[in-house]
Amino acid sequence: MDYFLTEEQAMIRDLAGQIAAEKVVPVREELDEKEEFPREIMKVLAQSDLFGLFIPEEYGGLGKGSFELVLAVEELSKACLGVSTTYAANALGTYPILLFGSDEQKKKYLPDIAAGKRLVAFGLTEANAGSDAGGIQTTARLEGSEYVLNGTKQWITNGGEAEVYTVIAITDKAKGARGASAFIVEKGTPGFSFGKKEKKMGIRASSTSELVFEDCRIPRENLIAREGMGFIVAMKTLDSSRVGVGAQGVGVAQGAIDEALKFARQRVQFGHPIVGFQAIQHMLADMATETEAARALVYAAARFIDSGAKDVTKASAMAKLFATDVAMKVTTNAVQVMGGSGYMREYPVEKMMRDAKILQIYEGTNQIQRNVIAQSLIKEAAKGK
Ligand code: COS
Repeated sequence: MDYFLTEEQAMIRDLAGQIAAEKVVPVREELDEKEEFPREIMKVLAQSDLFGLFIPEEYGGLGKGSFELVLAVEELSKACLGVSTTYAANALGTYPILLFGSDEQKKKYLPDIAAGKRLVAFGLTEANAGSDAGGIQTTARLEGSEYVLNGTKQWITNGGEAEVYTVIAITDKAKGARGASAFIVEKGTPGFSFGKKEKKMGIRASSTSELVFEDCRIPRENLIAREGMGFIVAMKTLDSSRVGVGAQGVGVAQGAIDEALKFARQRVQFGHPIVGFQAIQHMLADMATETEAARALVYAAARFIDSGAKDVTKASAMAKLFATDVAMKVTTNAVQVMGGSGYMREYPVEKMMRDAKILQIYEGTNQIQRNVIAQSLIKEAAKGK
């Protein structure tokens, strides 16, 4: 379908698509097998200015928005979700600075992020605070001109690889979620180390590790916004980034359809290519229809965010929920269309199916997205919208 992209948007999509086809597809299997971080690919994305897409021009970026970021994420996700997760998590980690940072913080960090010189990670989740993000226990205590951080963050994408971390910690225990604050912590700060690197079912090219803070002292000016704003910073960050997870779903679903269709046209059974059988045709038709519906919703949500709308919580959650449930279904059915071959590592769809699972889990499980959407509906009804 034609989504009436501008010439520039089509260029961004094509550039990301070209990098995906030429640089990602040839190495994705090896990166997955070796659980190897895609450093060289990140360099190519940096050289192509793709890290600067969503960063304002005054801070060295291209001044585009969520929509352009979504286009790039979708293309990379067609090839490898491990690679696109690394790229998209950089945006997730940057949003606290972009949305709530001071001009000084933006000037200090955004130009290097836009140039792809410094990778970013977002540190919210802890062992006892996953869906219940308000239950974090990492603390930040103000001592003179410094905050002292203590605690451990878990399952942090880009952990260990990123240079800059946006971290949510409690500054006032008595206030619960309202006592959380957001901070910038740089790699190499004494008292900041990395715990174990996780071994995962999928997205194995991406790095996931613990962040450990032991009397880690950071300058007071690394506080983002004000004390007590941390939970709002985290929620608004997720409002902006969840649509990107939806784009990952659209991309991996499309990648799986392309593989299944190619296979079905070549595979002969009962004397005919299996694509001629109605059972296969109906599966492919449903996969393509659902993926197109997901794409339309993700694009609409991204354009809604770019319109400057104040409350994008519901739109972003809907895009993430729908597109990632579609991704799981479509990648599973791509394996089914390809039968025994689909199950073998020789073909890319088994990896796509393994990779797709995380999309229903990270940046808020799809059960949490349903809670978020329902809360928005109830609030809107109460306001008589
Ligand atoms: N934008 C602005 N404010 C928001 C908000 C949003 N999207 N979501 C919540 N808030 C505000 C609420 O309005 C409330 O403010 P008041 O205290 O002034 O009323 C406050 O934040 C607390 O909100 P709520 O009571 O809804 O918080 P809960 O603890 O019940 O949890 C959920 C809310 C479940 C939605 C939240 O914890 C969540 O998103 N969990 C998933 C976390 C996640 O995505 N983790 C992945 C880690 S990053 S990969």
